Amino acid sequence: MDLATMTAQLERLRADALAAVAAAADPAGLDAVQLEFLGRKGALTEVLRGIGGLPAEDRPRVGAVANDVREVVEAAIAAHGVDLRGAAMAARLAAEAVDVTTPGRRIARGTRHPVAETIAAIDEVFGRFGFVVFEGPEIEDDVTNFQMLNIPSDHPARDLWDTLYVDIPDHLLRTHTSPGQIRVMRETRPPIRALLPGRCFRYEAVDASHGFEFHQVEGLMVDEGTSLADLRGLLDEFAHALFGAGRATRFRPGYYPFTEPSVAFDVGCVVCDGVGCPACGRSGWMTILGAGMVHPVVLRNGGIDPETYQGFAFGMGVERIAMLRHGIHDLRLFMEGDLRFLGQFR
Ligand code: 2NL
Repeated sequence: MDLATMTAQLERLRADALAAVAAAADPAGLDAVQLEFLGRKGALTEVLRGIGGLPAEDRPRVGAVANDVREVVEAAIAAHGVDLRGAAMAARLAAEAVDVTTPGRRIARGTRHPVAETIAAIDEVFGRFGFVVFEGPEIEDDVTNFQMLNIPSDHPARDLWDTLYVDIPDHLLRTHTSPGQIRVMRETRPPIRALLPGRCFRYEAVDASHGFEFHQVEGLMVDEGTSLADLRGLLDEFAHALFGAGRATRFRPGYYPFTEPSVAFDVGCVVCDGVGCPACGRSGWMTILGAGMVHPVVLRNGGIDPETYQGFAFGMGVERIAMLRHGIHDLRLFMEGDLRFLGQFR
């Protein structure tokens, strides 16, 4: 072995290695080239084995050429590796490309239940007059639901057939939101302007106009000198807000054990506008709520002195108001959860 031969071998190795690097199609192929030419058992090591057969003065020169070959090949591997990884990334980006300008899938938004929407509309009107929303429990005791409200034990509402009792002695599902008003009277001081929306329960056979659960909104105002005229003015504002500014209104005498006097509050028929039609029984009027001056006994039960304070109260069935506003004819629709019905109240 002589210097010229070894140098020629190294030159060929460099050319072969550079050709192999250029031909490598992927990073794994490049690793194989690295091993084949520069690895511990690779071609370069093989050639350098012969270095021992050279005269001592030639050895550094062969070493210098060998180092040069190694550096050039390593640089070529590194550069081609960058190219291959760039190409692989470009291919992946092309394959996984997403069009970020494509419109997203629409999220199906729910709608407010017509009962909730009607409660919100009622809250809004009375809120303008300073009424604050309170909520009482759905499970009540007999005393608060009936006795405090001046409802005698032989009153028809207390009949087993009207009231749903629960497994706790003297407890029941509230038949109206009025017991919540009793709680407000006992827990706060006049002046009181309270609004009580909520779910109520009765033991009823279900049909188009009766349900075993329904919603009520009651209002209560207690102050010095509160009168039936204040009630009338307030209810007019309410009727005009919900059923139109020009709507006629009237009070008729009514009866509730917890108010005296008691009234029914009517609006001009929302279907025929007072002319008379099947919807209003040809009377031209529709009753939308009941009301009255709080009975002195009920005020006293609420811890309020009727000599100093007077109050009015009113109560309405939310489903009934919603039916009149939207022309709904069957109460059962409110409880069925049929999206074809519910989706109409956007
Ligand atoms: C109706 C009639 C009404 C009341 C509710 C009430 C509450 C207290 C004292 C006095 Cl604590 N009254 N509430 C008064 C009159 C009528 O509701 O037909 N509701 C659906």
